[in-house]
Amino acid sequence: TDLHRFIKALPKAELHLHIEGSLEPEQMFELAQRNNVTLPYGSVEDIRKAYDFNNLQEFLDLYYAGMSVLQTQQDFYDLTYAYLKRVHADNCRHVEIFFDPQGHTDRGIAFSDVIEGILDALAQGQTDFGISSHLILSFLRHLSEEAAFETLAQAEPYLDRIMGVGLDSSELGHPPSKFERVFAKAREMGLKLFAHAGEEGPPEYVYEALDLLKVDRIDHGNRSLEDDDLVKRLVDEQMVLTVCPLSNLKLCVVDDLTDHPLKTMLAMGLKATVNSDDPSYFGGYLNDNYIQTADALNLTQEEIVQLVKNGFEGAYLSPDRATELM
Ligand code: ES4
Ligand code: ZN
Repeated sequence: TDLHRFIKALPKAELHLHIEGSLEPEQMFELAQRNNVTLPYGSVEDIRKAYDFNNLQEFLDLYYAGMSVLQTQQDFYDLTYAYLKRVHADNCRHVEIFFDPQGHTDRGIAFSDVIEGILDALAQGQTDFGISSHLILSFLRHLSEEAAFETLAQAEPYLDRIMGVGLDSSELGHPPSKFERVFAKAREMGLKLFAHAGEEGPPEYVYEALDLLKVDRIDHGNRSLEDDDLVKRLVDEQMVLTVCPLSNLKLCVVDDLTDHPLKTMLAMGLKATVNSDDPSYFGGYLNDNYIQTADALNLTQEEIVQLVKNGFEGAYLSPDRATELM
């Protein structure tokens, strides 16, 4: 349709993307062979069939299992380059991507192999596709505060190439307060601060992310809508929410895309953006998220433009890049 063409033609930014969640089944097989890893799947079709989730944890179990094929610096390079090539086709001009170092270092992979593979690919993506990028180190919240501190220490040699820290994995039972001290340290180190909050967790977790972690963006934030005072505050502060519609559908945060709160969020004045989260697992990259949500919610051109604009405004673009893109 015309609206689909309109969406595809717009230059866009992606602010909520887990690079390990862009591992496509075909690449999972290829890397398994290359690294002599045995997968619990017989075929690419078997993998796709397994991606049927009832909640966040069911997804995370397969997400961490899938990571087992990522072993060498070259693997992390190939993974990241494939993502950039794919979103270049979606007319994506700027990305801010999360990586989960603890998902790799806990399997005996060197932190340096993980980050250097990713960073080399990001540099090549700038050269080959003109995509600007930032890297965000995300802590796994089901692990301890001490483990997060150890991971932050491993990042020290790379501080000039890490834009911020994030907080992801199993939300319920692991509130932001658990990581108040490590976020304070990251803040002192000059890093930007992000946290998944209000995906499955209650509005209280969003308050904690704001008040205790002092985050610069909220990842997801859906359940903020249950609390009118919280919505008012997020609007007043123009806090960016990195919303992920197809992720919300696949993880049963919403029952149907027609029930997705994105349009309501915009109407309330919330600074919502559209992102793909874990595109390989959730069935769509950036344009798929825009297009399927636009169709389900009858988004107008003006609403699409607002979402895209929010993406660039919510990004940490260098001054020169902001002049080019905005
Ligand atoms: C994630 Cl969708 C989502 N939520 C929380 N943690 C994650 N890690 C990767 N994807
Ligand atoms: Zn996420």
